[in-house]
Amino acid sequence: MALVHFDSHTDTWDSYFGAKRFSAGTPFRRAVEEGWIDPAHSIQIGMRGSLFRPDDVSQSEALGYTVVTTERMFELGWPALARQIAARVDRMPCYLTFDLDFVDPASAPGVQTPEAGGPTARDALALLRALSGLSIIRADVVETNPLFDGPGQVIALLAATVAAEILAMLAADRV
Ligand SMILES: [Mn+2]
Repeated sequence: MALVHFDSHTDTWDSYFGAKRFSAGTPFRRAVEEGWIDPAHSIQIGMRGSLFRPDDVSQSEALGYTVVTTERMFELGWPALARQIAARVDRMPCYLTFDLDFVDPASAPGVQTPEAGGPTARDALALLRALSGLSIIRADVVETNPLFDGPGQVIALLAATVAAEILAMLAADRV
């Protein structure tokens, strides 16, 4: 599968704060090692801010992923970025994963590891709607933590809206 990964973190560490090889910080290294993901057709979008180590981005690139930082994402704009994503996937079956900390904490307060300076909820939904030509076969929406949410269940609303957009993309691909 190709991986299209929206997140402010690469989640490609070998281990995460110690010995754990299987944790929230390691799945996209393990998935390459185990042959689930073809990194040559995969792209990670939104990395930024308080990265944990100097090689947080380069370790993903060393695995073969394309990494689009938040800074680069805003330079490109949504139509160009959507074209880059489609070109990278190149019609392969695609796993789309959306970590809600991709979005700025002002729009997505209820996450475990917020990173300032991300896209608004509106930006993120516009980017999803700009995507086309992806054959999504699996998808998930992760990093919803109501314990850290602001008033009004903001993160639940955003998570449900992102999930609905992805379901609409799945449905549109089948028409
Ligand atoms: Mn994350």
